[in-house]
Amino acid sequence: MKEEQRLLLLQSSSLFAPPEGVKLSYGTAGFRADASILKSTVHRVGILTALRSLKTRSVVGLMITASHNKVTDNGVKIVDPSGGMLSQEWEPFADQLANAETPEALLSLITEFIEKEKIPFDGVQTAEILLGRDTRPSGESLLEAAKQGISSIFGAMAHDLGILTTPQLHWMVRARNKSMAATEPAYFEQISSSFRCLVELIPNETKSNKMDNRVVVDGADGVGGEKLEVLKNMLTGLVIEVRNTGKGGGLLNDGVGADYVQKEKVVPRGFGSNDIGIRCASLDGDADRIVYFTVSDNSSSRIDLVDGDKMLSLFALFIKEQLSILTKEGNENPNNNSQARLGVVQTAYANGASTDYLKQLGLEVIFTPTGVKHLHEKAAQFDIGIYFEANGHGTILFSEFWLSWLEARNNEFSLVSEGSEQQKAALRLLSVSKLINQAVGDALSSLLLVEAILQHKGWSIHKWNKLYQDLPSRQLKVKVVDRTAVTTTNAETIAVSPPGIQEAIDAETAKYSKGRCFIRPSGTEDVIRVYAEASTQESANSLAGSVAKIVDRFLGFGSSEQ
Ligand code: NG1
Ligand code: ZN
Repeated sequence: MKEEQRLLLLQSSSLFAPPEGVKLSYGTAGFRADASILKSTVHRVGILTALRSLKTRSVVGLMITASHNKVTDNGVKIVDPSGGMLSQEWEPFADQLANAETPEALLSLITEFIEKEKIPFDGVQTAEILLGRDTRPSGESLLEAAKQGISSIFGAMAHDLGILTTPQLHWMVRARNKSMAATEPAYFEQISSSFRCLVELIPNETKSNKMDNRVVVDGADGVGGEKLEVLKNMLTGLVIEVRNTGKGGGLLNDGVGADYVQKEKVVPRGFGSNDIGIRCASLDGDADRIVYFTVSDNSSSRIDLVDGDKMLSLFALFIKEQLSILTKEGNENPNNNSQARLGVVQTAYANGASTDYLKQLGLEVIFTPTGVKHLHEKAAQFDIGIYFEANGHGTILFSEFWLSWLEARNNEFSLVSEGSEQQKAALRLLSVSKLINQAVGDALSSLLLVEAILQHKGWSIHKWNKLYQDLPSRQLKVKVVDRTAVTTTNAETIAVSPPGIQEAIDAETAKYSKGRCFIRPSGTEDVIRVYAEASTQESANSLAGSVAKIVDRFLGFGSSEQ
C-alpha cells in the first residue's frame, strides 16, 4: 500500500473512534445497534464496501437501515454486485474491521486482508458504490460517515441515491451491473408496467367480476409508505390508500409495520372497526417485508393474518397454473419439452399447514436455516424458485437460462399462435419475472403481484386466506446466559447442544396432537427463540411455554418472557 494511502486511512479513521466495550457482529441484517454508537462502524463498512467493489470489479451498494427495529436504532449492510447480500465469506472480516480498537490495528487488518484476498489496490482500478438510507433521523449523519470511509480509499467513488427502500437499492445495484438504468424512475417504471401487463392479461371471465380493487396499506411510518405514494399514481385498475406514511408525525415502527402486525396479531395504528372486511397490508420499516390482514369481525383490534406463507402459496399456485397452460399437450413443437423446475423454499417457521398445502400441489419443498441469504441461495438453484419467510420476506427467482427459453417460446407463439392461451401464460410469467424483485424480497413488488393475482383469479382476501387453515402456533423468546450454547442441525429443527435438551423437547412435544416445536438462537437478538405448533391455540401456547421452561432450566437465568 502506498504511503499516502496509509496516511489517508489513518487520518480518516482517527476521526471515528469505535465505542468502548461493544462487540458488533455482521449478522443476517448487517450491523445493527443503537444509532448513537454506529458512526465508526459505518465508516469502516464504507472502507470495506470500497474494497468489495475493487475485488469484484463491479458496482456494490451500502444501505443504512435498521428495518423493523425501533427508530433510535440503525444499521448498515453491503449489497453485492448481483444485488444480493454480501458474500458470507467476507462477514468475519467485517466483524474484525468493526471491532478493531485503534486506527493502526484497523490499518494492519486492511493490509493483511488486501493481500489475502488479492484485492487490486494499485490506484488504477476504481471502486464505485451506490448509497441509500431509510427515513431514520440518524441516517443522514451515518451516511456522511460512510462517505468518509469510502473516500479514504483512493479511486473510490460514492453515489448518494438518498432515501430508498432496501430492495430499491438492491435492485439498482443489480441493474447497474447489468448495464441497465439504475434509477428510481426506472424501478417504478418496470414494476408498474409489468403490473399493467398482468392486469391486461386477466381472463375475460374474471374481468367481468366486480372485483374489489381497493387495498389499504400501513406504511410503518417509514420509507415504504413514502415510495408507495409515488408508485400508486402510476397504476390503473388498483386503488391504494396509504396510511402511516411517515408524513403525519407518527413514529417509525411504533405500533405499526409488518413485524408488529405479524408478531402481535393486532391492527396497526390508524386501523380499526371502520376497516372490517377491507383488504389491508402492512410494510416493514424499510419495505422489504409485507403481510396482509383483515380486521377481525369479533374485535376491532384483532386481525386475521395472511402471512408470508400464504403469499408463497398464492404465488406458487399461480405460477404452477401458468406453467401447466404453457406446457399443455397438443403442441408438437420439440422445444416444448423443457419442463421448468419449480421449487419452493421455506424455513422451520413456516406454518406446517402451508407446507402440507404446497406438497399437496405436487411441489418440491425445501427447508433452510433462518435468514434470507440461505433461502435465496437455495431458490436460485431452480428454474423458478419461490422463497418466503413467514414474516413476509421473500421473492421469486427466475434463472436466466429459463427466461431465455421463455422469451424464445413467446417469440414462436407470436409467429404461429398470436394471442393463444399458451402465449398469454408465457407473457404472464415474463411479467412476473419483471415485477417481482430478482435481487431481494421487496414489499412493493410483492404487493403488486398479490393484487394482480387476486384480480386474475377474481378472489377476495377471504378466499385467498382459505387456501388452507393455519395450524395454531406460538413464538416465545427466552433470555439465556449464552445463546451460542444452543447449536442446531436439520434446518434448525433439532438442537444438538446442550446435550439432552432435544430429548426433553421431544418428550414434551409428544404430549400434543399435531405438536411441533423447535428452538434456535436468534441471529439478531440476544435470545433463544421457541416456536411451537399444535392442534389448538391453547395447546400451542402450552407447548411453547413448557419448552421455554426447559430452555430456561438448561441455560437460563430463571426468567422467560414473551
Ligand atoms: P432471528 O432473530 O435470527 O430469528 C429474524 C427473523 C428472520 C429474519 C431476520 C432479519 C423470525 C423468527 N426471525 O431473525 O426471519 O427476518 O430477523 O434478517 O422472524
Ligand atoms: Zn426490513
